[in-house]
Amino acid sequence: MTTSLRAPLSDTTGYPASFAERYRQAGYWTDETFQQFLGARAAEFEDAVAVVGPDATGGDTSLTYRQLTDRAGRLAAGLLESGIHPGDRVVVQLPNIVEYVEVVFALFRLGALPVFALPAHREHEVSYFCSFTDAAAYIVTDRHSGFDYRALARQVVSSSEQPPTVIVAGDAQEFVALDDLRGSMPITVESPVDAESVAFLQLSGGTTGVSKLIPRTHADYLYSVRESARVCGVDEHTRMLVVLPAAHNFPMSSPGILGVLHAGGRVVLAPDPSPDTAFALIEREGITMVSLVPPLALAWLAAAARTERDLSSLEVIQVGGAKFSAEAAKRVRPELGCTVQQVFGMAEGLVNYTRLDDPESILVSTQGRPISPDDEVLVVDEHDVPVAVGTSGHLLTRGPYTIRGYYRAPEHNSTAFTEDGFYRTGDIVRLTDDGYLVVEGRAKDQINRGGEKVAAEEVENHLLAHPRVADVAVVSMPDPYLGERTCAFVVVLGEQPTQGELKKFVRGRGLAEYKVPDKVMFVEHFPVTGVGKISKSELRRALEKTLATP
Ligand code: OOB
Repeated sequence: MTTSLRAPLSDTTGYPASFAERYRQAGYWTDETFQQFLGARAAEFEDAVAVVGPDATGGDTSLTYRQLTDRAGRLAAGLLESGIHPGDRVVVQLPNIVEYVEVVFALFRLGALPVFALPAHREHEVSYFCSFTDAAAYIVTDRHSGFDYRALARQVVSSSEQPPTVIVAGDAQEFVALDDLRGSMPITVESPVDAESVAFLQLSGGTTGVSKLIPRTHADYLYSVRESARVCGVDEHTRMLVVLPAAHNFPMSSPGILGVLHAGGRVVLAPDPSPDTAFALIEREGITMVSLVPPLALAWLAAAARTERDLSSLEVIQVGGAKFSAEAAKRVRPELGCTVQQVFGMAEGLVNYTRLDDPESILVSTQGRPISPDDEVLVVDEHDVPVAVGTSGHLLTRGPYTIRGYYRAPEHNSTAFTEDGFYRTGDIVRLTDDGYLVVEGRAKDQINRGGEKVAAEEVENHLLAHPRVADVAVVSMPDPYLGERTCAFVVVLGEQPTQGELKKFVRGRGLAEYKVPDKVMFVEHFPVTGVGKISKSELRRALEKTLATP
């Protein structure tokens, strides 16, 4: 086998040997890898349907476990032939189409590492992912939701020093067509990957100028997938509808696509998350489970009252990514006829679930409890001193599937993790007497736009590049639908630009649309704290007052 031109991923995963040993001994970390995952499932579940959904041509596709495994194996052979090697990083930016599942498993089979971009990402983000990971390839679809990803790929290629090979599902134009890559024979794997090596890179919500990349290993991630599936009662009868972007950690593994495929269930990909599309699919496919962010759950609740679709197959609606209010959670059973399950997770690791048989009071008013007995959860004050149970504080965590450091970010890691390896989540929580977590707020400089995370600093940096922006502070503002939206407070230099100009400017810098500020407020100067830092809490208060005045 020829070797890659790209340097191998050099970072170790940072789990100290004593912890790794403990996690192996406890049976959390096993030899199972994503490379063998699908082959093993196909041997067990054979002709059961694994995935149903739209494909890149707009058609409807349904693949059994055997067919999916065969296609992924043949695609792996073609990817290798086209110059992608074991250990190479490949940026995957695909919508919810069956090729997404095929591509991810082809890369696993080959031993290449997917880097999971979201469909909303644009040139700025994708170019960064490609260059930072030294990606050998970038895989997209031709068009989706009115956006041409080939045009984006052209921009990425033209700005790269070492451009990735662009592979396109659908009409490839000048690029490599995914359809041409499937060989006639599945790949023969010569060297199996190590279960404790990095399997892929996920993106963090981010609090700094650029998204951090999260290295997840086969062993740690598979443990969280298996346990999530068990906690959520997933088995071969599960039919999961995937309406959130498939590459996000929630629909991917909590228990998500991977959890359902591991258990032999069926994954149904929805082309869009609207109640109209989703309810039709629930009826047609007999969907039992779905994961939603709070704004979607609210939209579904509103639509349920007037739908004629039969939603009676639904057993569980999971809600997570942002805080779901108890008032809304209470409405799920009476109005949608199923159990609500709150999910408080993070791409860095720790996942909490309410259990399906928890009393209603826990289901609606907590964000669940961790999946592993070895998830260490600390709630501390500003000095890292644990607070009394029931008091809110900063959530720190360490455990068998929580990372010990971001990929190639030593400086950031020294503050994002404690000396003894706890991840500082940036979330403010309190623990109940029975060990459930209630999310009370956030200390990190991030805006949670209905589950989509916006790092204030990233948007601030882009606004500062505008010649008439002297200073800027991006903060959250309350929003009845998304929970929060972004507001940029701007001090101008000379003539004041319009709100629209500034938004256009940010968009023009190639940023995902959800990061473009929802509102811009012009101010003379910023309120400051005792040490002279911009007081974002005071800005938020001022904003709330402005919004409250009619
Ligand atoms: C999920 O993952 P990320 O990486 O996009 O974001 C993690 C952050 C958490 O630190 C917290 O700030 C917030 O999102 N969050 C919640 C929440 N679930 C996530 N805040 C309040 N209530 C919740 N239920 O968002 C994610 C990953 C796996 C499963 C579910 C969500």
